[in-house]
This record gives sequence, C-alpha cells and structure tokens, in this order.
Amino acid sequence: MIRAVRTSVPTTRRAFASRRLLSSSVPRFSADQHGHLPTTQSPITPHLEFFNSVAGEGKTIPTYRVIDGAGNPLEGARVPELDEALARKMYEEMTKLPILDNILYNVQRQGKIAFYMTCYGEEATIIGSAAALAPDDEVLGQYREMGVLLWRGFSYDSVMNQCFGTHEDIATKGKQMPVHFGSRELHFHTISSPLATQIPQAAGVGYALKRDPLRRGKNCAVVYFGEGAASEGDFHAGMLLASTIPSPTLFICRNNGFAISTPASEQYHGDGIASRGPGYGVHTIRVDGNDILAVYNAVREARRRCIEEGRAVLVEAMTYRVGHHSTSDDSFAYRPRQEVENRKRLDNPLARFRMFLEARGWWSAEEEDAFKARVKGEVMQALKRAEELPKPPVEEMFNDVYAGEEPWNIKEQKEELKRLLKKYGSAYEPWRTELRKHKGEGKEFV
Ligand SMILES: Cc1ncc(C[n+]2csc(CCOP(=O)(O)OP(=O)(O)O)c2C)c(N)n1
Ligand SMILES: [Mg+2]
Repeated sequence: MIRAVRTSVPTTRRAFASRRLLSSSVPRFSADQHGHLPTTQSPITPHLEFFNSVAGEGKTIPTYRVIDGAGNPLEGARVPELDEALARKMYEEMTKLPILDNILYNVQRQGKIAFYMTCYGEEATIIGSAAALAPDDEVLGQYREMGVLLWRGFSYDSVMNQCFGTHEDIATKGKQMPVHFGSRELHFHTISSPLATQIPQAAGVGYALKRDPLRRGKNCAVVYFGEGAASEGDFHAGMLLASTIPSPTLFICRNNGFAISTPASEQYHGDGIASRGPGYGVHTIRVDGNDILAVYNAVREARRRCIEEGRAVLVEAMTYRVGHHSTSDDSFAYRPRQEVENRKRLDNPLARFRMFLEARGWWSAEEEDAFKARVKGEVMQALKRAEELPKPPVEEMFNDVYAGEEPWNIKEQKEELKRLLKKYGSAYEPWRTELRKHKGEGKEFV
C-alpha cells in the first residue's frame, strides 16, 4: 500500500516532500548546542578526535608529593599539621613493620610457620593511610596491611597467635594461612586469599554504612588492593557498584610494581590504576606512596570527600615492593638484585620521614636504637609465648566453615576423622605428635 503511494509520486515532488518532512520533525541546533542526544550531555563537535589520556593532551596523571627524598617539604606543598606526638607515633609504627617482618620471615625459614608476607618498602603507604582514617572505619585489606592493625592497637601477641594458629587466634582459629589477619574489635575484616574479592565486598560494606543511621556520615569502608588485583573483574565490579549505588567507599591501590613476578607494566596499558577512577565518575588522586605525609594528606582528604559526599574515592599510591612476594618466592629470578638495592637506598620511606623528624628535633639516633631494641625484645617475647601455646581443639577445624546448620559434608568428614583417630590416634607416632600440639589433644573429639 505505502509502496504504491510512493511510486506514484513524481521524483521531484518526492524529494521536496522528504525535505519538508525532515525540516518539520528535526529541530535545528548549532554545533555547540547539546542535549538532543538521549544518552549523553556531551557537547557536539565537528572534529574527529580520539583521546587516550585523562590528564589531557597525552599527559600522565601527576603524583602528589609533600616531602622530597631528604625529608624537606616541596615548595608550595602543604605540610599536614602534625604535632610531635602524632608524627612520632607514625614513625614508630612504620619502624615496627620491618622488625616484625625480619623476625617472622626468619621464623618461616626455620619451618615454624607455614608462610609469611613482608611489606618492606610499603611502610609509608600503609601507616600514612592508617593514620588518616578513623579507628572505626571498616577496613578490608589484601594481605600486606598488618600495619593498619598495629596502628589500631593490635598486639604482638595477636600477630603471633594468627601466624602460629594458636588457640588464642580469635578471628581465624587456626583455619587461615599466616598473615590472614582479622579483628572484629578493630573493624578489620578477615583477609581472603582469592585476590580482589574484598573490593566488591567493600562497596557493599560502604553501602551498609550509608544505610545505618548511627554510622552514616561518620564512617567509610576502606579497601586496600594491589595493582595486580586491580586486573581482576572484581575491581571493576566494586568500582561500578560504589559509583552507581553511591557509597562512602575508599579504594586504596598499593601500586608496588609487581604482582608476584609480573611487572606492573604488564598489568595495564593505560595510565596506571588512577586513570580508571574518572571512568567510573570517582574522585581520584595518585600519590607518592613512599612519602608518608603525602599519603596522610591524600587519604585524609579522600576520606573527607567519601563521608561528606557519600561517594567512592580512589587513591593510587606509587611504591615499590622491596621484599620477595612471599616466602614462596625468589624475586631475583625475575628482577635484578641491584634494582632492589637501588630502590632501598634511593627512596626509603623510613629514611625520608626520619630526616623530616630529625630536622625538627623530634627524633634522634639514640631514640632510634632504643626504640628498635625495645620492639625487638617485645616481639621476641610474643613469639616465644605463641610457640608454646597449643593449637585450637581438633574439632575447631569444622566450626564456622559454613553459617547456620552443619551441612552433610562437614558431618561426613567429622565422622571420618573420628574413625581415623580411633584407629591411629594413639597407635601411630606421627598422629600422636600432631595431636599433642592441639588443645585437648583430640581426646574430647573422639
Ligand atoms: C584470584 C587469584 N588469582 C591468583 C592468586 C595468586 N596470587 C596471590 S598474590 C598475587 C599477586 C597480587 O599482586 P598485587 O595485587 O599487585 O599485590 P602485591 O602482592 O603486589 O601486594 C597473585 C597472582 C590469588 N591469590 N587469587
Ligand atoms: Mg603489586
């Protein structure tokens, strides 16, 4: 029918009719007007231009810094208003980390614990951010953030109990690998081994805080992750969730240059992790992660925006993983030893902040020696104590694996273990030795 009408109209009249149709149905806009595209407010341009830089004109995102390599404030930088007590506490907490790391790394080498991960080189990122948070902000860590717990008062005994899996290990009860800390009391969610799972969880925690009238506008969720973990889909899911269902979620990326043996340069082709923030409409900053004052300023401001606007913020802290990835890794198989030595010497976060303190008369070589000796003594004492403590009762391994009613598979495994314990528990030496390590020696279980 329509076709019959069209073919019957002469060509010139057809062209005239279609022009009239267009001019009557499409409003006229000049090139700079916008609003007529249904899915964007983007201005209209006649220029065919591609872009690949959030900083504009192919520039990379700058790195915010407050003190230079010698601890001197940069011209124009705002030094945070720290009093001597807070500045000293920050330095002391930083100094504790390599002491604990040295001792626990060697303890693992002696075969006393199964595994360990150090945070050498990342002390400023961890303590600077911890100091900028409220003590009851909810933290979801990756695994190198023991310093956040220490900042909040986690004791050396608690560190040792978790790493040794003693019966005093409250959060994980010997069921997690070492360094998978958790503390309900200190608002630190237990670490998970699968990378990046904490990122969308944090967006959920942020949303829960927003819905809680007692904590809305008061607390945020803080999630730490490595640049490697940011290659997981969970990173994008977490960012999208926190930006589209707005929640006070503070994303802190520790960009330490490596994901085990994969250098950061192979994790992304774009401008680091920071370039992804604006894509999600998230306030973003890149900061020198070896400058504790820059990290402190950046995270304080990020937290303020998070809480006041109820929206996500992303901080990318640029640092360097000085240690091996874990006790299961030998990093000299994939990076030159000299590179590590150079980084340690040229950009040491502890040395930088110490020079800042010493210039103000807030720290001295004598205090450094005395402090290190005291911490070392206290850590060794906690270590000896944990070595002597029994592991949790045998039955504990089945508790809290699932919430709610005990499922069939746990029941079945329990029965299996009971049967084996009856058969070998006292007759077979390796079993006797193992059972002696547990509180109750498995007797209550059988
Ligand atoms: C889903 C998943 N894939 C792989 C691993 C193995 N793994 C553990 S840590 C790690 C590297 C993570 O690197 P990054 O996020 O940069 O953190 P960093 O170790 O540098 O602090 C990998 C691949 C894992 N634990 N989970
Ligand atoms: Mg990394």
